[in-house]
Amino acid sequence: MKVHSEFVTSAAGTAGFPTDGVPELAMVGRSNVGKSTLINALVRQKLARTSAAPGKTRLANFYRVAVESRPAFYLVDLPGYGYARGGEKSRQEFDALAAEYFSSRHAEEDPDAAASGRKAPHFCGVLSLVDSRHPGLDADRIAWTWLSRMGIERHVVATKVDKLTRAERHRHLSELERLYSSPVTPVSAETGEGLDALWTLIARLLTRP
Ligand SMILES: Nc1nc2c(ncn2[C@@H]2O[C@H](COP(=O)(O)OP(=O)(O)OP(=O)(O)O)[C@@H](O)[C@H]2O)c(=O)[nH]1
Ligand SMILES: [Mg+2]
Repeated sequence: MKVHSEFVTSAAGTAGFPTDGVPELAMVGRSNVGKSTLINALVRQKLARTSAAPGKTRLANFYRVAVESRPAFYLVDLPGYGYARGGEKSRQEFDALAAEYFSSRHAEEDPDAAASGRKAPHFCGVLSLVDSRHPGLDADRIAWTWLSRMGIERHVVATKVDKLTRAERHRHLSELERLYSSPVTPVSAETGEGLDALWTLIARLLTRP
């Protein structure tokens, strides 16, 4: 499978989001959960900057991705919640960016779009990343509930499964499925486990009516 990918833009708010109507999928999750690393693993290229220290991604980063000759879509790497260098003020800015992103992208229609030549984005949903070592963290459950209330199509992706023992794997994955009442896709950017399943999920989200 040949994947073409490129960085398009970084945005601090609505004004900087692309307006070309390309379908979009967002990655959300706690800081350090592995969002940027997973994007790189999916596209098999070092596109997104990653770091062992949390708080690396501070803006909404848009990556254009196309699989073989299929139409391109944006993978959007949002800043992680639950941590920010710079204390409470930056934390609020991060939450504000995510809220702004979802309210503008998920909005059914943009009344000014036709007049301005902007196209309403085709928002396809969210991959909600949780660290498989720590199921049931408050911050993750709050984010999930918030996305549910907005009526956003969302899926749980459990990251870093390479770090689990066999017993933990069984216990943590069933715990996640129970907590979120939803199927969970286990992945590892380290070993490549689950990436095919994730591509299948992405294709399904992109072709959803
Ligand atoms: N073992 C292992 N480590 C991983 C995996 N995915 C990410 N990591 C490590 O986790 C750390 C954080 O990864 P990032 O991708 O930068 O995390 P992020 O969610 O983008 O973090 P922010 O940008 O701060 O929101 C890095 O040290 C990665 O190498 C994985 O599948 N397995
Ligand atoms: Mg990041």
